[in-house]
Amino acid sequence: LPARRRQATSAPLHIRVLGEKYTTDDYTNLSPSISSKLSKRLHAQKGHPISTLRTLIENHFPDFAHFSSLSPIVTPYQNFDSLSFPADHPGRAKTDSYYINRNTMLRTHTSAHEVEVFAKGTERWLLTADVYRRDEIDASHYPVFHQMEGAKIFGNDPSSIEQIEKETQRLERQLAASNIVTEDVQHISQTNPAQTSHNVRSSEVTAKNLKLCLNSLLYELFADVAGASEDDPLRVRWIEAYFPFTSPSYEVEVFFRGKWLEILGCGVVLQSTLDRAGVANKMGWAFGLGLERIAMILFSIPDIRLFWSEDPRFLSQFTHGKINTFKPYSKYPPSYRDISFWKPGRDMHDNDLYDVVRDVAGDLVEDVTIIDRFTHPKTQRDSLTARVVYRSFDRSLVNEEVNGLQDRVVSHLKEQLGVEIR
Ligand code: FA5
Ligand code: MG
Repeated sequence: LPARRRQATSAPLHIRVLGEKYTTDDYTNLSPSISSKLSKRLHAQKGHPISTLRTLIENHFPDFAHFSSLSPIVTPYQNFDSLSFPADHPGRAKTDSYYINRNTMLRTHTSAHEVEVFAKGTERWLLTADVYRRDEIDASHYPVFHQMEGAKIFGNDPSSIEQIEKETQRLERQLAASNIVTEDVQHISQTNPAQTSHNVRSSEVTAKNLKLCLNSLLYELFADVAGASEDDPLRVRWIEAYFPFTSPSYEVEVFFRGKWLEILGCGVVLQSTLDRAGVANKMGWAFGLGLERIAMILFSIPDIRLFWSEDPRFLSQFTHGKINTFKPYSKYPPSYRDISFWKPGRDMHDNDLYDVVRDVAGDLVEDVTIIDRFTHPKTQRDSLTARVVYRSFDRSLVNEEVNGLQDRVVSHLKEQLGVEIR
């Protein structure tokens, strides 16, 4: 059964995405509400907080090339294989990613473009893009978000490595004067090893350069909002991580309003990526950061849906290149609706439910929480109860409208997924 059961009568054999025609197959799960986001390009809308944040980061790396117009439509080879993802990696599943067909998908991360950008011969670059993942629905998750990828590669010969060491020392001196406290982690460890093709010292030099480049970026972005002062410095924490395409790998968190927030993933680029790009004599680092996560903090934006608002009460609050505090306009009351059903079979995924709700309600849905699940002891059928919160940013929703939305959710669940309402 396909992730979203295509109706024999209405399933189109072709779909049009960004003006191109594609053949559909059993992998096709791109929904209309996602398709409608493909041309928005918030990172290119001057004045939009996502675009301002991109500009601030680009300005922090003055000698890096910029890319921001690569197509979101990629092959699974670009998104996964070119980065050495194993064949059975869960990210490849159609429950987690949006596919146009088996051979064509929406990128799930900006790393999908690493090989093609390195292959241009670009040694220092930043790439900003919209990325797509099938995910839950709440104030901090949205199936489309924006990432910025940054990378720096250099010769792996002794004199190039020495150059990088000098650059690192300069950064270290600059940062020593800042009110930043970093919880570091070993550059390399048994569980976070250097690659076999790298000598350990070069790998350490690369990791240290990465850490200082990112600490200095985070200091520039966060020092003001986090109120970094001598008795209350900006706190940044480095932790060991795993990505199929870097080793060693790290995640970076920033302490903000009493919580550690994951900001980015990074590491020393896997040599096979650089080999594929035709730059086997180089080594270096890459990072990928989530722009919404950072923008929500810097601009005090409380809900990730707001980035997609075309309401002047949202957009008019921002000026390109400036960080300011968003003033929420009045919140309208929420409407709650519960829905209980028997699942059609074990292979219906929660993400199938979320996509149906998004397709019907668009940005009028604020949250979907699964409040109960059980398996019938005799029939072994799975039951699920979900609570849907409807709320508009722009107006009060009347009962009839919410009922209409809920009715359509119910009929889509029945028709497209084959659930049985309880
Ligand atoms: C990646 O996407 C890797 N490509 C990052 C990377 C690049 C690692 C280069 C190494 C080298 P991850 O899935 O953790 O990793 O996402 C990276 C960042 O994107 C996260 O730290 C977070 O800031 C942001 N992010 C991830 N998922 C979401 C989401 N659903 N909504 C908003 N932001 C998200
Ligand atoms: Mg992660």
